[in-house]
Amino acid sequence: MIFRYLTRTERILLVLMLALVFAQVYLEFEIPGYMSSITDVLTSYGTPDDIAPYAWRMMLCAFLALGALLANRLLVSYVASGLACRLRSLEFDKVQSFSSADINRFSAASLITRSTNDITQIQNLLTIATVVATKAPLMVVWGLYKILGRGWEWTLATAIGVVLIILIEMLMIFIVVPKYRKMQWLTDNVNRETSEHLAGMRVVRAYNAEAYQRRKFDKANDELTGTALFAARSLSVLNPMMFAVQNILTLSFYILGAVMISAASMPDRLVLFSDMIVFSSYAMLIVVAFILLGDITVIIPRAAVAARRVSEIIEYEPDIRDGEVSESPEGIRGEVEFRNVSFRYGDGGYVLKDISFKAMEGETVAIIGSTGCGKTSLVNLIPRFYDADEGSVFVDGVDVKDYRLDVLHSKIGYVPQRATLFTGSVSDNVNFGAGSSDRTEDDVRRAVAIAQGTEFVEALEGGYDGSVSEKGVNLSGGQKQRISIARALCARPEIFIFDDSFSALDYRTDRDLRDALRRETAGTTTIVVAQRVGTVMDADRILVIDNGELVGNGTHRELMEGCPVYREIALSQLSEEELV
Ligand code: M5T
Ligand code: MG
Repeated sequence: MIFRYLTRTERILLVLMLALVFAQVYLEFEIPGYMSSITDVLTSYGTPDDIAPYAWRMMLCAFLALGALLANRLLVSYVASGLACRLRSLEFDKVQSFSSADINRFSAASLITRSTNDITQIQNLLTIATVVATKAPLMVVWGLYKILGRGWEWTLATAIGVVLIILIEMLMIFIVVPKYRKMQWLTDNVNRETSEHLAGMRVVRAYNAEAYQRRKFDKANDELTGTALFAARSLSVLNPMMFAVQNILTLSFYILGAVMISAASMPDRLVLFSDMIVFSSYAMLIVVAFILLGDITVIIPRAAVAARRVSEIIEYEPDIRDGEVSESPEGIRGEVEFRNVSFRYGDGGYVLKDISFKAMEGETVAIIGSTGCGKTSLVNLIPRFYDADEGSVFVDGVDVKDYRLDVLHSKIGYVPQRATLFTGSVSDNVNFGAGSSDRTEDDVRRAVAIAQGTEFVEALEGGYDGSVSEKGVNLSGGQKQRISIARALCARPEIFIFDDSFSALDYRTDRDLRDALRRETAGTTTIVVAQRVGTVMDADRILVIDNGELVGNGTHRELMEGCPVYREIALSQLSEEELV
């Protein structure tokens, strides 16, 4: 199934590779023939000169076989690494289109193992198994053809040897293969523990939870190690057993040969001796073929699991599918409407119930409500991180599900609740995403200025080129928030979504930022989630969410009069006088 992803050239190369395997086996099987001829010459007291032509041909065969093997390996590794690279990028692209729900379904740790370890397994399979799988059967058939009719005693011995090897391989399949399958899932666990531990290092330190984390990691690690060890130990017992069979077989050829030769009379003895040499060489090749087949019976199921895990991703139909609309209707700009929207995570209870409201162009709509009431869930429906279960969300009069995702996203400047920064410079982080090449250094400065970040950015070593480390750990919470806000501003979208994006700012910076926003981004629709009444008071409209329901929709004044939930929140934060 994974072969589907090979290009035409690669398929042609694979066929060429098969031809090379064929050539190699042919050449290798010529060698025992020459050996027998040489034995004939020797036993009939020939001179070295009589041997020379056979010896030369034998060497030529050996070198040509080596050449074929080398060429084969080169081809196969070229094809295998090409495929691995393609699978990785296909997987990366697919994951890019995943919604948050899709990512949760597979788990980030598993996605990482699937695009690293699993693809390596497939690559290994292709490098080893394609060669072996063609070579081994070829060797068996050819070998049988060469030895048939050369003495039933030896044939019987070979048959017994092969049966023993097959039995050992069956043991392998039953004992080792299931463990190998399990290892893939256990690797996911180790990855998850590691990444969670690294991300949460500070908390772990602060709570002296190292021992706890260690135990969790040890559990995952021991399980993986135990399984891997079991598999390796079983193989380390079974593999030598196969070689033992091989050696005992050689020995029995010679014992049988000795008995047969001593029973025969003179001219027959020489024939028997030469037959014995030829037979044992071919029989060994057959036995080796079976041993090789044993090796791949272990690799194939492991790679098959990997292939299934990889294609599960590549062929996954993401929940969120691209629409077709690439332009919104003339004359409407920056309009957001929710019509009877209900939403829940998976099969859980409804997190949002029957929400309807409309934000007109240039309006500032604030959303307030107690923690966990569904504010983030609500705004996440606008850029389609999730899709509404009932009802529809419209942007500029078009259902968000009908937009091409890139078009929809280019209309929205989204600032998440938790600022997310990337490794790179401050400028790289602010001037981010599609269209970044059209924006200038001045746009970056302006955006940072509105986000009230000029002062701290210029104080950074390197200023706008100063570096932001992985996840922005070298910046404070408020600094990260401001860069994240500047990123949205820099993109000059039609609609801003600020999800509690001012929470880490002190009151003064919060106020200055909102003033600057109002001045500089007039005409841009703004949806702002906030916990502080002070932050939302001057919004054009305030939506009050309580337990997933819209319980208030109006201005500060109206809500103070008519919405008890709002009044309660407001009074818990500010005094009566401050609120007018
Ligand atoms: C609303 C649940 C959560 C809460 C409710 C993100 C997320 C949330 N929830 C899930 O079950 N799965 C999820 O992936 O949904 O959550 P919210 O929308 O994040 O609430 P909020 O933004 O109003 O809260 P806060 O704390 O940001 O003010 O019951 O369990
Ligand atoms: Mg939230």
